[in-house]
Parts: sequence; C-alpha cells; structure tokens
Amino acid sequence: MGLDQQIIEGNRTALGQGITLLESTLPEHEKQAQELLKLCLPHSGKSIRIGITGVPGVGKSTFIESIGKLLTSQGKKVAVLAIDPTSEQNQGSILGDKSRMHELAANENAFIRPSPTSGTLGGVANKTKDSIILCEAAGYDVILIETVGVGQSETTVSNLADFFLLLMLAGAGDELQGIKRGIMELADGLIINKSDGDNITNANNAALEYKRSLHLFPAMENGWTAEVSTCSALESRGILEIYETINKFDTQMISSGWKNKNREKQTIYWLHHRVKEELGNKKYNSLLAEGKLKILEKELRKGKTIYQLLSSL
Ligand SMILES: Nc1nc2c(ncn2[C@@H]2O[C@H](COP(=O)(O)OP(=O)(O)OP(=O)(O)O)[C@@H](O)[C@H]2O)c(=O)[nH]1
Ligand SMILES: [Mg+2]
Repeated sequence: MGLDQQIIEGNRTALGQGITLLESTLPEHEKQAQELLKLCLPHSGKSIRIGITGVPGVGKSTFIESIGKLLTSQGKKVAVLAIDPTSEQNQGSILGDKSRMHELAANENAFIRPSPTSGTLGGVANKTKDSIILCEAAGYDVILIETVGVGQSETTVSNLADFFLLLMLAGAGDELQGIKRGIMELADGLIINKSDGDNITNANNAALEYKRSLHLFPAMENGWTAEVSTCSALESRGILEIYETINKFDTQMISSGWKNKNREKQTIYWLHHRVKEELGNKKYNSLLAEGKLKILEKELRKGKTIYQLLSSL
C-alpha cells in the first residue's frame, strides 16, 4: 500500500513519515513529497485549524494538552503542529513541549509533531501548511498550531489558521508581552491564562481591560468580534467555553462562506510567498507586472497545487 493510502487510513506512523518527507531538503524527496501532497489534497480541508500564540511561558503547550484532552474525550482526532522560530537558539523548548503534552501524546486519537528545526520562519510555516493537508487527509478533525509569539510569527501563522487565539497573562503589561496592536487585531479570541489561585481577580480585571480596548478596534472583515475570556490551562478550567466559542465561530464562518473564502486567500498568500522565495523579488515583481500571477491564482482556484504552478514557471 502506498504511503498516501496508509495516511488516509489514519496510520500515525505513516503520517509521521509523510511529514518527514515534506520537510526533507533532499531533491529526490521533493518530488515524492509533492506527489504525496497531490494525492492527499482531495482528502483534506475538513478540519478546523486553530492557531495558538503567546509569549514563551504563557502556557500554550499546557493549554493544548488541556483542550486536546477535552477534544479527544469527545471522540475527536487532534493533531498538534508546532512552529518555533526560536528553536535554533533554544533547542530545549521542543523537549519541554513533549513532556508537557505527555498525556495527550499517549492518546491514540492525538498526533503531535514538533517544529522543524531549520529554515526561515516563512519556509518552516510553508512546510506546516503542507503538513496540515496530510493531517486532514489522515482524518484529524482539529489541527492545533502552536507558535511562540515573537513578532513576525503571528502574522505568518494567521495565514495558516481559521481561528487565531492569543494567550496572555494578567499584569504582565502589553509591552512585556510584546503585544502589538496589529497582533490583537489578528486575534479571533484572546485568553488570559493562569487564572487560578491568587491570580483569578487579576485575570478577570485584565479580561475586562482587553474587552474595553478591543472596542476601539475596527470591525473585522468577517463580521466577527474577538471574544475575551480567562482560563486555567493547568486546572483545565474555562477550556470548554473557549472551544464553544471556536465552534460558534466555525459555524458562523461556514454559513457566511468566509471559511472557504479565507482559506482561498491564504492559499494565494502562500503562492505569492513561494514564488518570491523560489525566484527572488525581481522575478516576482516582473511576473506580477505581466499579470502572470493573476493567471496562476486562477489555476490555483481550479485545484492545481502551488508546486505544479511553480514548476510551470
Ligand atoms: N498556574 C498556572 N500555571 C500554568 C498554567 N498554564 C501553564 N502553566 C505553567 O507555566 C509554565 C509554562 O507553560 P508552557 O505550557 O510550557 O508554556 P508555553 O507557552 O508552551 O511555553 P513555550 O513553549 O516555551 O513558549 C509551566 O510551568 C506550566 O506548568 C495555568 O493555567 N496556571
Ligand atoms: Mg510550548
């Protein structure tokens, strides 16, 4: 049986091998990887993709463990992918993640994949985009994408996710958390984590403050207003409520047609990104000026893969 069939049947080992193939930089693997992707693509698309960001230590991995356990207990299959732009300097974080998600990792309905350790942020995220396709083909209902909040990464990850969740701490101050207005504007949900013990009042106050400041932002294009809440990832409180918010969002975006529209926009973003990365800015600009990219976008909508289009250039 081919790797694609094994993945589609939900074989976790095969899924891991498939992602390794996608991440490989060997030229002979690239072709196989693209073939695999093409075969998996028709079986993909049915999940909800949730991006989770926040400063180091805010509790992203603990949150994922908690929401992951909730989802698997409801019979859902959950895949966790990580994008760690700091992993080259900070190789400990991946190990930390694995031990922090040990219960989820042991669950047969969960699949956890650490971040590839080399490459540019855009390059890594581009591989994650393809890994999502493989996970969906393997039948995962929810894809959780963890990324450390270090500026650039949030915008990149928001181009992979349907719902973008920002985890924060009470009392850390916006400056300290590196939260720029732009990132708050990207978030569909804001959560004050570690709302437990002595910290509950602080967390509630911070939530109120964020709610107030969100009012000053312009409405989002999709008609959604970001929701603010508190949770304790450690004690698994407030997690179900967050999942209900995500579900509400998903239902709303499906019925308005935004979910598909947004995914199409994201695919186009990655097409432009890849062309730039592969051919350089100069060539990209001339293709843009010639109207060639508009033609490629049309082909993409008809179901061609980005790689097929790139090799046609
Ligand atoms: N009190 C309390 N501690 C928490 C909570 N969530 C996480 N922690 C603790 O905070 C520390 C960091 O948690 P992680 O889940 O590793 O945080 P992270 O955001 O994934 O960190 P990086 O992957 O390094 O960016 C750990 O010691 C957790 O036990 C919470 O809800 N309450
Ligand atoms: Mg983590």
